[in-house]
Amino acid sequence: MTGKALIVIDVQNDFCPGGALAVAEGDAIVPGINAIMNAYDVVVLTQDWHPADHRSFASQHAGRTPLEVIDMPYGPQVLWPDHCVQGSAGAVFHPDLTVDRAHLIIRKGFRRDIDSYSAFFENDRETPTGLEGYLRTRGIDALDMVGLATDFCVQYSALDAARLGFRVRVLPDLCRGIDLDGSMAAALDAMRAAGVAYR
Ligand code: VGL
Ligand code: ZN
Repeated sequence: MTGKALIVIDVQNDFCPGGALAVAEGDAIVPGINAIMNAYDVVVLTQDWHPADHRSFASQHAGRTPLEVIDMPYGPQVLWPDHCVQGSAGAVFHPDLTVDRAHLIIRKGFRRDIDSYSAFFENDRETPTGLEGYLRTRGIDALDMVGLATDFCVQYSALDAARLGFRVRVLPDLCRGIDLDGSMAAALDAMRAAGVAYR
């Protein structure tokens, strides 16, 4: 069996204009995502879902401000403004996103001491979220990825999926990026090098 899944990354209020970690035009992708959902065998939504004291928040590190980078046991970590706190309005999906079509909503970043950009693994690149097993047991071998942010959660998800052997395509028109210190260009290079289609 060969099926195709749409993976919708973190289309949540906090990543849209007015949110705590707003991505420019983050909300502009919502109608286009809704419009293509019916073309897939499986639709998965991811939801960034942090405890209020998550260690990726600058507020949890004395003297640090958002967008500084610190060393964590699993590697460098960008410190973010508090965002997508479990149960908060900012963690809710954008109100116009069609959530009823989703078969699975996978939450990530819920462990205090480790961030999770990717839908497949936490930022140690080895603790699984379970999504790989779900997709394989649903007969999925090809993934289209859309959502926020291109250069963080979309990129990490795409790279992990390619490494796991899925056929991966990122749809640029249905993603928006943060672009921190050249992270957008670096993400596109890394995805191309990993065999991720970007079109
Ligand atoms: C994301 C930064 C922190 C994302 C999530 O969805 O790209 N970025 N948490
Ligand atoms: Zn986050």
